[in-house]
Amino acid sequence: TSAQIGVTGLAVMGRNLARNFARNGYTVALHNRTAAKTQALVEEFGHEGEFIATETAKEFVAALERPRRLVIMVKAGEPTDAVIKEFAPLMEPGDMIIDGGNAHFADTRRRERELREQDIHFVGTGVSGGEEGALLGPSIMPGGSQESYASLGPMLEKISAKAKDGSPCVTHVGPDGAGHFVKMVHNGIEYADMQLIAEAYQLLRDVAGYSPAQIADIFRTWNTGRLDSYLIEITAEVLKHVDAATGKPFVDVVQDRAEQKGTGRWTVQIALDLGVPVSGIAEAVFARSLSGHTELRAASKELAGPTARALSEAEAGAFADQVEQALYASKIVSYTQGFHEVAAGSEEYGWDIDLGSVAAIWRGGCIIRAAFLDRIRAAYDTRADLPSLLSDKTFAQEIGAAQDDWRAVLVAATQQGVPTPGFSAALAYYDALRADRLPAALTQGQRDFFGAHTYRRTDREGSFHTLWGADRSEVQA
Ligand code: NBP
Repeated sequence: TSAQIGVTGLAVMGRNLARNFARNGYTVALHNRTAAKTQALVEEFGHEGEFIATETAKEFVAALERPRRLVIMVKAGEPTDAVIKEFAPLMEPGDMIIDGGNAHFADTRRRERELREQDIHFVGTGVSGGEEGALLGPSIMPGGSQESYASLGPMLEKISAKAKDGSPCVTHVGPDGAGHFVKMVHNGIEYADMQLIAEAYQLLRDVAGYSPAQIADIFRTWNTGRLDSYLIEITAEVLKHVDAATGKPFVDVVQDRAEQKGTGRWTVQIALDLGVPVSGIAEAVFARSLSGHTELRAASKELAGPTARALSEAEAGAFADQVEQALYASKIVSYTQGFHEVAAGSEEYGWDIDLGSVAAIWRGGCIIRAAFLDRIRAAYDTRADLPSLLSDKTFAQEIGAAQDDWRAVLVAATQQGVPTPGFSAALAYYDALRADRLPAALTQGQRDFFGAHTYRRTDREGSFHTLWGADRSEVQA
């Protein structure tokens, strides 16, 4: 017998993905650098389906039916190149290497190019949903050739998460690095979502005076409405959790230094290169960095702040409703920014990504799964070339209806000294897009003054320069 698919790299993700394939009726060849892990998988889960355990690269490749489908699930970076180097020489034209790790899309583009010379399809594939998603159904974002998707798609559709309407959370995102690019932006949006939720929590605690358990209840209520999402759901779980050792709320015994693995940072770095303003995502990445500067924070403890004002119970309740509005409005903005980055990447690299499909495959399986994504899909279904989510009528109306409360929350945050970089950046973006005139005109004047960088006029074509150091007359540049 031969295997329809092989998985090499059997740490938590690879092992669960392999089991997912087997549970869906596929014969799965297994391989891992350290062979003991392969054995352990078969011993523990062999009863779940058909596995072919292999030890050497040669055995592994030989176990696969042709064209071969070989999934790499190793630590992203050099290990991925090492594994490709090991397996590619053993493969044949038409075979597929699927990289399910969190690769940088530029690496994926390079690998795809290199393997194409050998007529091997390299399919950089974003996989989201963590350990549990890999086993029970992740959201899957494959790039690579159309031809590879024809062969691989049906299998991925089977093992993927399903949205509420039953459709699989996988689509052929686009060629070469498109899948990993979209996975990167997914993670950037995830950072922004988490930061916004964290700010909402902090406001409910420090301004409204609620306890973590009370805030858990508030989030649970929000989760029955338009904010219905995995992240809101788990936030309520984390907030109601009590530390067994101390009896204190779990959030009060955890060090307040957020860590990161890099995909959020990449989203911002690439956005800078593409010139896409993803200020909400950037603030989320910076907020994590800032939290980690413990020396800096300790040295700043004496800085003056406002005197806290306690809210009455009624005021607190009303404030909580306003925070829900602010959170929802800010969330619309971070998705607007994220989808702008996907559109810009698609344009830059010629990927022709369907934004509605991206929203659709994020509806289930992944960390940012949310009812909200159905609405984003609907917006792009109505108009595929929507310049911005904010130009969709429904979102524009909703954010317009939320803006008074959004502003009120930021006034309270500012007056009470609660940092809200995510909410604030989102509102600034919204107001900047709305603005009739931006002070960028003044910036252009300054640039022309010190660097003769020239400017364009509102009333005439062409570039102009003012002779600032002389008689300040204007010349055509
Ligand atoms: P890790 O990222 O911890 O990688 C461990 C695996 O890589 C093991 O199988 C290990 O083999 C193998 N490996 C390493 Br390390 N260096 C190797 C090399 N030079 N040659 C061959 N194999 C090598 O595993 P993970 O957490 O399961 O994640 C796998 C991939 O999935 C990563 O790219 C990750 O970013 C991505 N991802 C993870 C999650 C998540 O929630 N964890 C979610 C989505 C995507 P060994 O057993 O011999 O040491």
